[in-house]
This record gives sequence, C-alpha cells and structure tokens, in this order.
Amino acid sequence: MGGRLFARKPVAHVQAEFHTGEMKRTLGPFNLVSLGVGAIIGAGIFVMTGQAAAVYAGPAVAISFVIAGIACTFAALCYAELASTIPVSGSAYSYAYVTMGEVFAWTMGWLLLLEYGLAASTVAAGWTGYVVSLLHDFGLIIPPQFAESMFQYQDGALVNTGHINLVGAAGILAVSLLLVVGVSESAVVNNIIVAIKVIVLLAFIAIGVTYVNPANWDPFVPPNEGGAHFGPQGVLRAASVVFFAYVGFEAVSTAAGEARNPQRDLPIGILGSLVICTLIYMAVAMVMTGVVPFRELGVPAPIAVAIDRMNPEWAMIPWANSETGTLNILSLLIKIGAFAGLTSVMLVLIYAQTRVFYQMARDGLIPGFFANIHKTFKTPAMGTIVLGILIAIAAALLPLGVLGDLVSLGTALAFAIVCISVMYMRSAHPEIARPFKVPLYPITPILGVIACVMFMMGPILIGLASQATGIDYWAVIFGGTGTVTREYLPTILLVSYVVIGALVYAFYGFRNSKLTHTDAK
Ligand code: ALA
Repeated sequence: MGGRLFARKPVAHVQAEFHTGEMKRTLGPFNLVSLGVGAIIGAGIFVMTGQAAAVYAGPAVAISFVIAGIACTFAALCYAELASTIPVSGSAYSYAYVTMGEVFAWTMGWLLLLEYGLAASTVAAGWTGYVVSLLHDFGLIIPPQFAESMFQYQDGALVNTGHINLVGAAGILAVSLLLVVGVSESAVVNNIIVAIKVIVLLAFIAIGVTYVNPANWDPFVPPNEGGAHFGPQGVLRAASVVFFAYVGFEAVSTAAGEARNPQRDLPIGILGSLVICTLIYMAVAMVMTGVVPFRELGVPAPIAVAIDRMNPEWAMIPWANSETGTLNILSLLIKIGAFAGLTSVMLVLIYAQTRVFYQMARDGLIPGFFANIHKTFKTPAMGTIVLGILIAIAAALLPLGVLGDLVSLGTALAFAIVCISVMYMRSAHPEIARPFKVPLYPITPILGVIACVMFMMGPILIGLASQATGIDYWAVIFGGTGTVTREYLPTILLVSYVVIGALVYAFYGFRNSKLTHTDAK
C-alpha cells in the first residue's frame, strides 16, 4: 500500500500524454503572457492593497509588494523549469505526480482547488463591490441582501448575516459559460480585457503621480502599534496579504496542453507576466498612498477613492443620477477597468481549475466527467459547469478577507512543493532535456521554499498569538454570532479542507487511480 501511495508517473508516460491530448493548440507567447496578466492583476491590487496599507503596512505596502514579488519570482522560476520539462495540462499537480508520487499529486491537486477555484470566489467578492458601485452610478441600487456574503466580519466577529452574494455567484456562472464555449474565443476576450485593465492602471499612475503629496509617505514605515499593525511585522503581514495579488502567474503552466510551442513559450508567459505585474503594483501602491493618507484606504474600492481625492476638474461631467449632479468620469472609467480586470481574472482562474481537474480525472483520481470533452466546443464542458457551480456557492457564502487568506495559505504550500519538485527532478532525472533551467540552482528553489513557509507561518503565528476569545464557528454557521477571530479562521479552514481531501482520496482516488491499476513504477 505504501508503494501505491507513492507511485510515480513515469516521465515518458507524461510526455506521451502531452502528444495525445484532445484539446486545440491555439495559444502562442503573446496569448500566454496575456493569460498570465489576466490571472494576476485583479482583486489583489484593485481591492486588497488598500486594506493592507490601512491595517498593516502604511505606505510601505510598496515594500510588501516587492517582498511578495521576489518570493513569487523564486517559485515562478521553478514553475518555468517544470513547465518546460513536463509540458502537460495540470500544472503543479502533474509535476508532483512525476516527482513525489500519487499521494503528493493528490494533495497538490486538492490545494490547487484552493489556489484557483477559491481564488476565483475571492475575486468574485471584490468584483461584486465594483459592480454594485458602477450600477449605483447609473442609478441602479442593488440591496446588500443580494450583494454581500452570508458570513461577514462585524466588529471582529464572524456573523451569519442571512445575506447571499448573488451578484458574485452570477458573475462566476457567466464566466464559466464563456469557458464552456471554448478557449480560443475566451483568449480573444481575455486579450481585450487585459488591455483595458493595464491601460486603466497606467492611466491611474500617470495622472495620480501629479497629485502625490510626499507628506503622506512620511513616515514610510509607520511605527508598530501592536501585533502586526505597522512596523516591520506589519510590512511582512501585508506581504502575505498582497501575495494574493500575484496568485495566478502559474496559471499559464496549466495551458501547456493548448500552447503551440510550450517548451519555449511557457517560461516567456510565466516570467514575462510576473515582471510586468510587479512593476505596475509598486507604482500603483506608491501613487495610492501618496495621494490618500493610508489610514483612509481600508475601503472596498481604494483606487476609486484615490481618484475621487484627485478630482481633476477636466474629468467632472454633468450627471443626473448622482447626488451632486456631477460625475468624475475618470473614476467611472477606473471602475469599468476594475470590472473588466476582475472578470478576466475569474476567467483565467476557472480555466486553470478546469484543466487541473481534467488531468486528475484522466488519471482516475476524480470522477471521469471532469475529463469529458464536448464534441462541438472541444472543452471539458460538464466539468466546467460543475466547478462553476461550486465556486459560485463559495462566493455567495464567504467574505473576501477569509477567502483571500485561505487562498494565500494554500498557494504558498503549493509553491513550496513545486520548488521541492524541481530539486527532486534535478537529482532523480538529471538526463531529461530542460529547455529552461532555474538560475543559481539550488539557491533559488531553496529560497523559494523558505519564502513560502514564511508566508504561511505569518498568518498562523499571528493567529496563535492573538488575543482570541474562543472559537465557536459551528454556532456561526448555524445562525449564531460566535467569536471566530479573523486570524484563526483560515488555519482552521485549511486544516479541515486537507482532512476532507484525505478522505476523498482514501475513498475515491486511491481506489480508482489508473496509474496504480496499470503501470505503477
Ligand atoms: N492575483 C489575482 C488577483 O489579485 C488572483 O485577483
């Protein structure tokens, strides 16, 4: 049984699968970079930056972006090496299957459901805020009952509000339908949307820089106010929050089955999109905290707040629907850009999730319908619809902060496993051709593991050290108002999630695995 748990897929087997895939090969380097930027720039910059600055880091949130960006670069280099060596759909899941064996592959696939699926729910929560605000500008008021998650933090405690985020759930379902129709159609839509959101952020930087008041950057690292509130601890905690802003760069690697020339283009797609996004994030963070005093940024749409603070005269137009009779057209454009940007993130994340499950189903670890390819659309249509429904339910129920922390925890764990896989492959299979190699090996993957563990321990340690008054989360789920502290919950949820995963593997994956029933080595 131990042998079966650690059965590894032979590398040749994986490379052969790559040549027998049923999906269309339509994506070139431009589309792959665009896919990456589409996945990366989203709720992290449009929503969470403000919170990270207001609560944890102040103007030094720009440093937090650099720290998180460097950590992601280590992991990205490892992804690029594995993606160019083992170009299959399924990303880190497939890499783990080849390197460390089935039980690790399963764990990785299960974690990727957090990284992609739940990240899409997180983004849908941020997307809802911008949709509500946009519709408000046009005179349409969406009642909070339909635009807020069922569970919310109020005064530090998690409460069951009885609301349901139907707006976010509808967004997820709409995006899922687009993916059912086919990836190349979606790639065109994706390219257009990516262009819009990049232009919007560049415009924000270019206009905002003329409104910066350097006094707002002083002190750049505000003194610690206890716990992880400001000071160096706060900068690190903010890095673990804005880490979410980078989640998605490796979604490019899940497109290996649909890339025209994966060996050359996947590394370009992964590293290119990461560098572009890091530069944009730092500039946006500097402008945002330079225009608005950081304590005022803890709002659902911080970029829009910064634009309102600039209030350039040329951007004000008469507008019957607004209380003041005028509308800041720049703010409207930013909201439209955010709406488009967050939509594209949901698109890429759900795309990546369906491809991971496609591969897991081909391997027999989850039910086969996730790998059924629709005859006309040539996409895993049924799997996409089922996943879309699950992701929509999470978006309807859980608040953005909890979802975001959970995604960051699961993702950091997945990245660490990827860095370890690179080291395993180098020692176990030195003979395999590697079109892309990690520079400064083995320092880069080792630093990647250390950085990821640090990100995971941040929220966990702070949670354990916080003045928790008790954990009563069943009471909350069944309608009460318990006292689940903000910092504890993601750890509790992650552990519960991993335990459920182990049960699913024991009762389904282990029994149905094609590898252990045919050619385990
Ligand atoms: N990085 C993506 C975002 O910030 C997931 O929304």
